[in-house]
Amino acid sequence: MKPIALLTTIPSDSHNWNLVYIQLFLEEHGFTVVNMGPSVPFYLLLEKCRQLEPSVVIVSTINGHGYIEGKELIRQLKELECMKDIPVFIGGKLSTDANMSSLYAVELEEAGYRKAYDSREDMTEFSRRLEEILLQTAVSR
Ligand code: B12
Repeated sequence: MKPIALLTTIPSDSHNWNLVYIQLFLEEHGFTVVNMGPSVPFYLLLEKCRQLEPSVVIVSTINGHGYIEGKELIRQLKELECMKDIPVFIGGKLSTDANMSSLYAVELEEAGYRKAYDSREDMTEFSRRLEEILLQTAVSR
C-alpha cells in the first residue's frame, strides 16, 4: 500500500491549480494523495488527520496569506497527538512580497514545518524530501 499524502491549503486560499499540480507531483513520487481542495477550514483538516493518519501533510498556498495562516495551521496540527512526528511541508507563494517570503519561510520552519518553500526554490529539493519519506515509510512497515 502506498503512503498517504494529505494535501491542503489555508482557509482563505481559493486557488486550485496549484493543488492539482502538487497532487500530480506527489502521485508521480509514489504517494496516494488526498486533496482537500481550496479554502480548507482548520477543523476539517484536523478531522482528516485524525481519520487518515497520513505519512506527510503538504500545504500549498499562493494567495499571499500563507505566512500568517500557515503558522496557525501548524500550531493546531502539532497539538494532535497523532501528528506530532509527521512531517508537514508548506510552499507556493508565502506572502505578497517575494523578498520577505524567504524570511517568512524561516519563521514557518521555526513554527514546526519540516521545510517551507517560497516560490523561487526549485522542486528538486522537495523531491528529495519526498523520497526520504517514502524510504522511511517502507522501512517502518
Ligand atoms: C489563476 C489565478 C486566480 C484564479 C484562481 C482559479 C482557480 N480555480 O484556481 C482566480 C481568478 C479565481 C484568482 C483569484 C484571486 N487571486 Co489569483 N492568481 C491566479 C494566477 C493568475 C495563477 C495561479 C495558478 O493557477 N498557477 C498555476 C499553478 C500550477 O502554479 P503556482 O500556483 O504558481 O504553483 C507553483 C508554485 O507556487 C509551487 N508550489 C505551489 N504550492 C507548493 C507547495 C510546495 C510544498 C512546494 C514545494 C511548491 C509549491 O509549485 C507550483 C508549480 O511550479 C496567479 C498569478 C500567477 N501568474 O501565478 C494569481 C495570484 C496567485 N492571485 C492573487 C490574488 C491576490 C488573488 C485574489 C485575492 C485577487 C482578488 N483581489 O480578488 C483572488 C482571491 C484568492 C483567494 N481568496 O485565495 C495573487 C497572490 C498575491 C501573491 N501571493 O503575491 C497572484 C500571485 C496574482 C498577483 N501577481 O498578484 N486567482
